[in-house]
This record gives sequence, C-alpha cells and structure tokens, in this order.
Amino acid sequence: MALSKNTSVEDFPSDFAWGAATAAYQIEGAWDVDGRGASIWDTFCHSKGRVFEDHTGDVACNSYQLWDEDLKCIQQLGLTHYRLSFSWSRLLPDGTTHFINPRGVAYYSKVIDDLIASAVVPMVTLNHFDLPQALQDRGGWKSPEIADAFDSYAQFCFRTFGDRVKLWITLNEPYVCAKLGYESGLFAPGLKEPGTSVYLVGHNLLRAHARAWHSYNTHFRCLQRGKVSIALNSDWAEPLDPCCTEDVAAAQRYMDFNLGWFACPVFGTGDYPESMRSRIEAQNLKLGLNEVQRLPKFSEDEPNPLGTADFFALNYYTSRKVKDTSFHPSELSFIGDQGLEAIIDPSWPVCGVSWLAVMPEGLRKLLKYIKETCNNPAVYITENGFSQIGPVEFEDIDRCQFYQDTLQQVSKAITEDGVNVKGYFSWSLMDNFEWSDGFSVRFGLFHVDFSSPELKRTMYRSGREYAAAIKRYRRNTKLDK
Ligand code: GBH
Repeated sequence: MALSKNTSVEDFPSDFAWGAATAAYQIEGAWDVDGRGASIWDTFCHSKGRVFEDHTGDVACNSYQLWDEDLKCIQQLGLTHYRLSFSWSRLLPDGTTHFINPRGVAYYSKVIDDLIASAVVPMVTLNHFDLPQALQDRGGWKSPEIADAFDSYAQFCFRTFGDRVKLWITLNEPYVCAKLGYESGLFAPGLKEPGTSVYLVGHNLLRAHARAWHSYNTHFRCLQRGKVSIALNSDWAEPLDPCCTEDVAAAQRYMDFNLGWFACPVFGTGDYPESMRSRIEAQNLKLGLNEVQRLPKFSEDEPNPLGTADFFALNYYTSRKVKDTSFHPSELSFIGDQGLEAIIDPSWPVCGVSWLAVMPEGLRKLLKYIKETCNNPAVYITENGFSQIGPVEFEDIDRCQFYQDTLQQVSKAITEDGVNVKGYFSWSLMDNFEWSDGFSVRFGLFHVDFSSPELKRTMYRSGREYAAAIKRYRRNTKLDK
C-alpha cells in the first residue's frame, strides 16, 4: 500500500521535477493588507450566495503572513519544485503598472529567495483566476485591451523576478476561466452569458498569453534563459460506445472543445480545431445567427499563438465517457455547440467533489495523446490531485492509493509510451480555499486547521508517502544513460 514500497517497476529520470502547487487567492488571505488591491474573487466571495456557506479567501491559509510555515511543509516533503501564483492585484493594485506595490514585490521576492536557498525551484503562474477588480470594471477578459494590461504585468514580473524565476506559467486554465467565469457563472466574475462570452474570453486569454510569451522571447529570454507556457486543463474522454461512430466523433469533439480549444492554437495549427469552427457555424445556422461570429478569428496584425509555449503544462484531474446527442438544445450554449453528453462511468470511484472520478489511467492516455497531437512537447503535469469532503482523515489511504496509481501511470507514460514528462506537481501543498466549494473540499498533502487561529499545518499520511516516494525515486536513476 505504501507509496514508497511496491514501486520497483517504476522509474523516473534523476532530474524529474517533484512538486506541489498552490494559487495565490486560495492560500494567501491578507486580502486588504499592505496595499493589495481587490480581485474579482474578493468581489465574488463578498457577495452572498456565490460560495459554499459564503466562505471567502479573506484569510484562507494566511500564507501572506505564514509563508515560513509553508516553506517548512515544502522542505518536509523534499520537493524539488514548488508552483505558486502571484496575486496580480497585490503587485499592481489597480492592475496597471502605473502603481507598483513595493510590499507585494517584497513578499514574492522573499518567497522566491527562500525557495532557492532551500534548493527548491520556483514555478510561477502569473494569473490563477484572480483578475484585478479594476480591470474587471473595464470589461475584464471580454475586453480586447486586457491583452495589453496582461502583457505589461507579465513584463513587469519578468523584469522584477526573472533573474530568479526560470519557469513561468502565464495563465492557469483558460478553459475554466472562460467557462466557469462567463458561461455557467460558478466562478468569478459570475457571469452567465452562454454560448457567446466563453469564446471571446478564451480568445482574449490566448491573445494575452501570446503577447506575454513574445515579450519574454524578445526582451528577456536571451539574458534570463527561462521557459514560459500556459497551463491547460483537460479531462480524458472516450466514446461511451466505442463501436458507435457518432460517439467516437463526439469524444473527439469533447477533446477538441476542452484541450484542443487552446492546444491547437498554441501547439498545433495556430487556429481553433476545425470541429469547433464547423459545429459553432452549424449551430449558428440553426439558430438563425448567420451574421454573428461567436468564435473569433486570430488577427494577422498581432502575434499568432502558434509556438508560444516552451513546454506543455497540463492540469489533469478526471475522465469522461462521451455520448453523441442528436438533440441540439435550441438555446445558445457551449455544451449545445458540442452536441454531446459527458458521463462518469459508474465503475469509476468518485472522490469528494462530484466531478472528480478517479481515473489515473486517463492521465497516461492523455499524455500519449498530447505527445501525438502536440508535436511531442516536454510536459510538466502542473496539477493533479484527490479531494476529501466530510470528516478529516489524516490517514488518507484512498489518496495514498491514488498517488501510487497515478505515479505508476506517469512512469509508464515515460518508459513505455516515450512521453517526455519532465515533472509532476501535486495539487495541492495544503488544504486551501477550493473556489466555489469554499473550505468544504480538501486537496492538501498537509491538513490545515481552519478553525484554529494559527491555521496549523499537519502532514497527512499521503504527504508522508509522497515524501518517501520522492526520496526513493531521486536515489533511483536507472533511466539516465
Ligand atoms: C483546478 O482546476 C484549479 O486550477 C485549482 O485552482 C483547483 O483548486 C483544482 O482544480 C481543484 O478543483 O462544478 O461541475 O462545473 C481543475 C478544473 C475546474 C474541473 C472546476 C472541475 C468544476 C466542474 N476544474 N470544475 S462543475
């Protein structure tokens, strides 16, 4: 059972990145301390009825004040890498470089310096869902000008921290940002504008990312020698009935509308998947929207997203079985455009949250799919994890089993499928503010006692086993020639 035993078949390169990940709004708290500006998640949480029991990230794990405690957790796990995100509005309170908050700069500078002094490589995400509210007030990700604002912010970060940070993620999960923020309204800014804004937002996210990558490439790469990517989440999808050609096509559409939406422009053709263009067009015809362009075109007048990633950053959690729906909903929606239903196979165990069916095999298949469709990129698994709800289980043996099974699948992807996997980041270092689920869902390798003022961190059994696995794999360097 233990992650450190029974694993003799697995092997990882000696330079494999062993990490854990967090995000600023989910851990930092100190929402109005030391000059931090508001983000859309502050606004969202402070309006009633949006988040489970009206929980907020006002305090969260208080990592702004308790960074030393986080560092101890990182050291206890023996991580080689730590993925964190910057709070844009802590650095630039109104989102623009007109005013830089020196205390925000000092905070992240110390975090980065402490990591490096502990021989832990930082990977920094520039924006993990928490857009400055001041920019939302100017249209947020729906406004084309957001790409300028993001590019200035990114350049500021490269200039200020790029001497020490060599692994950058521009944006976390554009899919989630667009779909949950503007289609279903489950995430900030909580807009429900189905079938329209989702594509516009996705487009501006890609434009912003491409601008930032090009800025790095032109102005910073030569001196700083880092790598820049964008973290894409994707489920793995299979046809419900593999003998049914409609289901096979529907499963491919699911991959296209999830991963391909962003991976095709960046790693494939430089444009959206053909199936997205044709489905949306067909749906427009049906709904009499012939003149409306819902899926934007990439302009010739600005940098194309093609080639704007130095590695593939993958967030993987779960899998789906997909069924074609001949029935097309008459109203406009993202799912209506796809014409499918995505189902959790009843044989898959669901952990904690209802969407998270545990499918470690899906990760291996997805890695192989990325190798084949994205030109065999270097891949970092930038998030992957297992949630708990209900009474806390410090002896979280289900999660231990999950990590053991998952690492086995990753190892097979490397050794048997030849996928160039460079690292694995567990989501998450510690229990934190799980967005619309508040603190009711726990993803940590460390438990956080949110009822105690000290917000005490305590290692779960899964943390101990992950630490043991890291130790073991780092000694074992068979794979290196
Ligand atoms: C990650 O997204 C996030 O990057 C991270 O911040 C977060 O803590 C972690 O997941 C765990 O949730 O409510 O049915 O509409 C993963 C993508 C986004 C997938 C939310 C599930 C909710 C589906 N997830 N989504 S639903």
